[in-house]
Amino acid sequence: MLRVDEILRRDGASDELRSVINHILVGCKEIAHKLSQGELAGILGSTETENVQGETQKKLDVISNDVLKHILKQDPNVRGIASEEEDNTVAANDDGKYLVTFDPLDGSSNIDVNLSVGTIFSILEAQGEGSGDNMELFLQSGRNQVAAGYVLYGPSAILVLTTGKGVNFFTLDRHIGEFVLTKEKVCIPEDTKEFAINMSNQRFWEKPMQDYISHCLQGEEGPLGKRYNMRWVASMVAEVHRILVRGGIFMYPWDSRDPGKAGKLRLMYEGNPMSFIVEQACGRSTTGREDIMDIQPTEIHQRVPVVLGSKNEVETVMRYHQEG
Ligand code: AHM
Ligand code: MG
Repeated sequence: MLRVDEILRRDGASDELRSVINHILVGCKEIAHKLSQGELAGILGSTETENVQGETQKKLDVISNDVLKHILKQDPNVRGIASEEEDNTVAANDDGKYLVTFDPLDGSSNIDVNLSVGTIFSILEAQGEGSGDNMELFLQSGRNQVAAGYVLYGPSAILVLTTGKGVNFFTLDRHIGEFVLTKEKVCIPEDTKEFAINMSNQRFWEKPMQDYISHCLQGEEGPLGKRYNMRWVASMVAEVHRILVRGGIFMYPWDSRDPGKAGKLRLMYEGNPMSFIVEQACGRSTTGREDIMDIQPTEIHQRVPVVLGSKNEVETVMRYHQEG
């Protein structure tokens, strides 16, 4: 039985990086426990507040954010944090080497209906000096990530982690309180016949995306020549996990509605970590026109169109954008 820390050591992760990842996982175990309590702990439902993006916060969004923030601030290796649920970046320890960005509870519209949600995180090295509340420190492209992962809180809690040496799955063994290795060197099948997109937004998409989806819907008779299946969990972590397990393509494309013209998802704590994971697992990730991890961020909460998953299918969508 191999634990996360043993795999990190084997893969040559530094003591400092292992410490940061282990602290994140302590937080995720606490979140997993709170989620499993659900209604019993009185933590379902919404708060009276909105986050910086104008979204109503669920009680568990706020609780999960506080759990991770509190734990990460105690790690001397963490310079600062940025979270979907924090307006600004937050300073931790001035001598810390690492910056952590996270979405503490992604897919939180699923909480009250007892469906899958997840925590997404990304770790960057702080370049140069400066307090961790300095947003400029965080504005690095996804190529600079030294680690990324998510924990999917489903029937079991599963950690998916990369430090740039492939992608491994770990399942939370609740008896010993540890994530243990359950699948190594995951590789997404190159081809797929399964897509995931919120079809109700169709009229807001650009023409290349409209064309691609309408061709998927035409099945064997259409130009793509395949009969497609569709899935939409409305939880990106669950969606990406399905793709890692059996292939598929996930899209949250450019969207003409204000204010979210770049779609719904955020670059620094959704697009980048998921792209790092998918690329490390033989997949591909793009906005339709450029690799997500090549984007130079300009602000911490910026949004990004996301197309990721099985390599050949993602490249098909890229061709629609080149031609459209
Ligand atoms: P959140 O971070 O506020 O939970 O929003 C992100 C989630 C993703 O997990 C999911 O892919 C998407 O929102 C679902 O959006 P929709 O409400 O359009 O189905
Ligand atoms: Mg999210």
